[in-house]
Amino acid sequence: MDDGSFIKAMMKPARYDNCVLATMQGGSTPYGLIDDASIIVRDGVIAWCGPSAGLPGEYCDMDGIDLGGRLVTPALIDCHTHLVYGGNRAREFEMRLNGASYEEIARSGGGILSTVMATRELSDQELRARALARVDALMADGVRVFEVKSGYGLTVDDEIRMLRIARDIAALRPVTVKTTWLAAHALPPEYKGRADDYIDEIVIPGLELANAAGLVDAVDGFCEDIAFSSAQIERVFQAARRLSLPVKLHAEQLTDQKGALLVANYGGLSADHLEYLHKDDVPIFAKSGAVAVLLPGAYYFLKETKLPPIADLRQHNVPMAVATDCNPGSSPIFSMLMALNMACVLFGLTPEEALAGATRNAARALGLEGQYGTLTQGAFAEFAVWNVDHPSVLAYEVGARALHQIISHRSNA
Ligand code: DI6
Ligand code: FE
Repeated sequence: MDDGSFIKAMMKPARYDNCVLATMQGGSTPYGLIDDASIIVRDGVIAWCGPSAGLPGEYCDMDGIDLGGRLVTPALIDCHTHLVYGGNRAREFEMRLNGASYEEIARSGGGILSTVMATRELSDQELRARALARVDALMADGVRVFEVKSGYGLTVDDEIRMLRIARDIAALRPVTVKTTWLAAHALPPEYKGRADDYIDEIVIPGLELANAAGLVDAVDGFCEDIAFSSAQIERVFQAARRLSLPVKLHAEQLTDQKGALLVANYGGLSADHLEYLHKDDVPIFAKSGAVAVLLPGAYYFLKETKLPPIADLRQHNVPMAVATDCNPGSSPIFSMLMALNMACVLFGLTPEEALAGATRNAARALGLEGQYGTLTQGAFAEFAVWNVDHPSVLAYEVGARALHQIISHRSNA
């Protein structure tokens, strides 16, 4: 048993036998399930996978590693996190349980701003250590690809610092990290009453600098009454477009601001949260091809009662991803499998939809489709081996520590 560990096999060709594959390729078979399967890895990618009985002759003489009949899935992907931050918000949690609302706490200078102060105070080393502890918790659930946002610095230097620390994670752990510029997350106290100036003086110039330093994979914003208007977000999206960076958005989490339509207009990667997305807007969003990233941890933790329009998203074939939204204020959740369970129990996703949300569709939400999130020829050879007999168990059990091991042939693994 080597829970959460990985085999350092790098570029050597390898063959794995005696496993059940959930390839998550989509199509007609649930989970893309293949019993009695083998996988051939060459040059860090999957050269072949399928039923062992159909193994191509050229691989028949290779020694295989016996996976003991276990389930194999793509390594999981958490496509929406805020895991670089200082402090915690446990006292606000207490306040809320004593009757205050999330909006009231935010308006009274608490909320995101208290995390901003705690983040600015920490040294790089302290911030990095805290982020790594969160990454380790998520890795124990089989996550190997992370999206990490800035958004708790709110000065040019502190936002860039957050992205550097996020990128450091990929040098200190065998994971892939995609970084997102989220300076339009909250208005810092020094810009109180001057949101447009903040966009012009910090968000956009900071984005240009961070991008010039090669630190930005995508651009995000918080489009809400308590944060930024869709007109303000649109100016940030225009800057992203000038820099050829993809956009995504915290959209329709607390109110309907038509953020998902803005994402659609800008050909964005994803709109995230979507509890207040109006069902009439779903067909337009669907045409854009963007992913709906569902964040049941925030819904749960804020005791939200309005559900995202899941039936409409499903009917219009919108790809749905599921992520932890790991953050101190609205989703202090450090378990991907817990997020999958919540997506099923709270949002009514099927276990197959939930797992697709942490694999194939999460890869799409990060622009990594075909490279991560499916077991398919040409994809990076990075899989999770589970001590379960069927993929439905992954969304069903809570806290079961189902991961047996990660097998990764990526060059930084
Ligand atoms: N939506 C969220 O749920 C988080 N950020 C956002 O834009 C909350 C972040 C926090 O409260 O610290
Ligand atoms: Fe978020």
